[in-house]
Amino acid sequence: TPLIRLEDYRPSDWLIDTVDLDISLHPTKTRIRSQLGLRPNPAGRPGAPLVLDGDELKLVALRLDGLLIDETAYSASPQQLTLHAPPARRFTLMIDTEVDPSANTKLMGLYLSSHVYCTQCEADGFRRISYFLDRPDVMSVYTVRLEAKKLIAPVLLSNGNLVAAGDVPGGERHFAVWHDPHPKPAYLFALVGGALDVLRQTYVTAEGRSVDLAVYVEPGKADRAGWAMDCLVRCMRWDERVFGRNYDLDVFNVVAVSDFNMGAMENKGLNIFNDKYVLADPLTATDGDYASIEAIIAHEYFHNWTGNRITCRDWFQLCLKEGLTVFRDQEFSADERSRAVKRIADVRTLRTTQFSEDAGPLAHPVRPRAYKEINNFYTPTVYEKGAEVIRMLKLLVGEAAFRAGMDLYFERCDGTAATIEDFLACFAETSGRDLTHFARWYEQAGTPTIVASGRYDAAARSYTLDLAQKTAPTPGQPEKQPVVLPVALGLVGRSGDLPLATDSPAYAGAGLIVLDQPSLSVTFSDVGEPPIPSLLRGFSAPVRLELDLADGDLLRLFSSDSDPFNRWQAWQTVAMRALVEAGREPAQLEALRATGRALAEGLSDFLRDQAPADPAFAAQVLRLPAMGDVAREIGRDVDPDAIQAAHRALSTEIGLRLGPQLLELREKLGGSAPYSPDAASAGRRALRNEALGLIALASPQEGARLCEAQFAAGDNLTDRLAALAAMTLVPGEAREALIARFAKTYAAEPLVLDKWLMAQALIPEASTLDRVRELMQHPAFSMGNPNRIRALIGGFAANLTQFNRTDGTGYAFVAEMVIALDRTNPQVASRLLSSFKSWRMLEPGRRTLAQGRLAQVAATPNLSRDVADIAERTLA
Ligand code: HT7
Ligand code: ZN
Repeated sequence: TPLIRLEDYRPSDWLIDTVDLDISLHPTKTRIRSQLGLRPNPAGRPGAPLVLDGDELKLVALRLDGLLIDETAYSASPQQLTLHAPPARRFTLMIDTEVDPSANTKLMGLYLSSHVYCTQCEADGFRRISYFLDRPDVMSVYTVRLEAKKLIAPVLLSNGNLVAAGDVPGGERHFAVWHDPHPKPAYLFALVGGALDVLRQTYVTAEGRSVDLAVYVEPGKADRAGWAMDCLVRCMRWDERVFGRNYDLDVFNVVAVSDFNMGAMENKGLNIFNDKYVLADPLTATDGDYASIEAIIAHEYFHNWTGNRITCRDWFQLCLKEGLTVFRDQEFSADERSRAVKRIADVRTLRTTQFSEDAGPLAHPVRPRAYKEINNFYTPTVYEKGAEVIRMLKLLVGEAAFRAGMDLYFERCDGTAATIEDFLACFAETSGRDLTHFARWYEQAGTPTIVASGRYDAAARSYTLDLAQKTAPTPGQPEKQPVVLPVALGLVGRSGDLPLATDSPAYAGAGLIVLDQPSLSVTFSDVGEPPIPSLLRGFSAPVRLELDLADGDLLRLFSSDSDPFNRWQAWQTVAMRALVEAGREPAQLEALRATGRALAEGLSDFLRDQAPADPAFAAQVLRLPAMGDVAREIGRDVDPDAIQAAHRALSTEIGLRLGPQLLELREKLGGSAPYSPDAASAGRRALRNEALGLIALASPQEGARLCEAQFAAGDNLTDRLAALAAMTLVPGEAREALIARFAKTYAAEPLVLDKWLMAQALIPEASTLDRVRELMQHPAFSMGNPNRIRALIGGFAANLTQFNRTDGTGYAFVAEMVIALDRTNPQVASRLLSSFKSWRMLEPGRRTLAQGRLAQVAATPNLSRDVADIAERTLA
């Protein structure tokens, strides 16, 4: 497979101004007539052939300016359609293709999802519908006529505004014509045809445009679309207020489908969603689901400006739209909920998904320089680290220059396919800064480590902070350069933050040091007492921090830092240290219990004095660092069983010590009010349920009783699922009974059963693999649906101890699934294969076994490009 390189970019030789599609939907024989208005690109090579992309296509007919073309003038294969010597002027090309949506198991291009016709064109799915210049810098105005059987597809949707609709003579079929006035790349094209119910609402933009909003869902489920609609209205208002962005069409449609490779897709005016991220009611969605729906509805909507109005010049610039749009959706959620808790949750995700990617063989820069398969680069690095880069940019240039830079970007780049350079130039201009060095964040992979230490000089009343940065080598980047690191900080004294006075040029004021060299020192004067440094407040840069603070100092930060993120972080650091020690050296388990007792004392005061006022924050404190994060801190020769044992021992000890207090807290937080998804109510449930988990570990019988009662009384899925999850950690009949009861209660709810599948796949016991194999036979499971696969098989691959079984059967199972799945859905298969990404840090026995299975996958004949690429890179 060829390697596609950023440095090889050149503009298209041809442009397509208009696309007129006439699509006659049929489950096995859909006819597509595409009329392209072409012209030579002044920036391209004169006289170049016209080479259109295809993928598994069948050409039916071809006409140039209405006339059939001589067969020698073109060549066509499923992969390509080439006009050898096209006229050097404007002309139209009419291309007829035929596709079989029912056979499209890759879910890219046009496919059927539970009898609903739908499309997924990003990144390169349009070429599975018709031959095209399928690259994001070719932008066209689309007019789309759809035709289908009325009974099968009473709803016919495409991008833009509806301009005509009616019956086709004969009475059985009907049509709809959609026109999208905004030029767009083919990856934003979409259509939907099916029998769907709809929830509608009218929205009037700040500019006064009336917009018909609609959320389309499976028949009978419109009463679960209300939350998505509510989120949509709120995020539209927010984008007007915070970024000055108004919506720009007369309709905005959201459609939920049940078979979808990712979360959702921002097609212009017609967002298509995995139904998991649309449907919600208290009995079938958790608080986490409500929050994800809010974030993803906002994310896709925000793409209308950051992605659609301004798109990417090429796929190397993917973070231009994704990192920025994640940043925007994170800010929206932070404004709608608790900013501190949102930041903590986002950093947890960043660490478990992105830091682990950066630490392994799949590490790549936020803007990769080369790829074989672009679908493998929709990664936490491009998305989440990409968002962190924007957050740092904002911190460095300041609020005002950031907003002015965004305004300039929207004004200057509107209607274009832009690059990271175009984007950064706007902020360089509004801030007057040279951002050349900052741009290294886009080029250099790996998570930097800041090594920090502080010295107090009582005689001089000064405090000196020494900061250094280093980044370990990543694949293809053996040497690392220093990056620009905004380090937000405070010096915490006995009664709060001390004033910061220094003449160091690295100090930017307002509690911000900019570390842009390998190392530097900053001396603060007039420091009247030895302070505790609180570094990286708000997690001001996506880095690891090595700062050797005594546990006592960390506990003081935990109780009194003015920065809530660092209060949480201080506690996590104390817990992490204990987990790392015991995870490295299982003999330390006793010592860990002693630490657990000490930690419980610190927690006790917190739970009594502070938790009731901010339960959502307290829930984050009670949750220990993720086991994968512990593994990465240990870094080499990792023994997952030891980490699991340490994690469990620490939780159990805390549960034992705090048992009565946790029960009391649960009582105090109450559970009787009718369900409401708001952040405050969700926070109370989160804390009650964290407490439940600890109680269940410490006193299994009491836990079982509480879980059963909570399940029975629950008027919401959050509490019921928390009861199930807590119970899965306690082997025995009560657990199996609750598992059976859950399945019975939700037998008709596939999305809820996904959570049931996953809860079982995550059980850290040797019998889990057999259980998972058995569940594959359960009627709730299907190899054809990505959500089911991610729940059961993806859940198992995320089960630290069982995926990493010492006998290698966990690896064998996942490899077997990857190979099987690759024949039908390579995208889902390659994501599953990425579960192997941390194999090199394992102890030698497991490492060898994992490597063997990866090699087996790599050696399988006829692998997709997706899986072959991940297998190769993971092994390299
Ligand atoms: N921009 C969307 C990416 C996406 C996607 C990519 C590859 C294959 C299938 C896909 N479905 C959606 C989603 C987003 O970031 O908003
Ligand atoms: Zn996105």
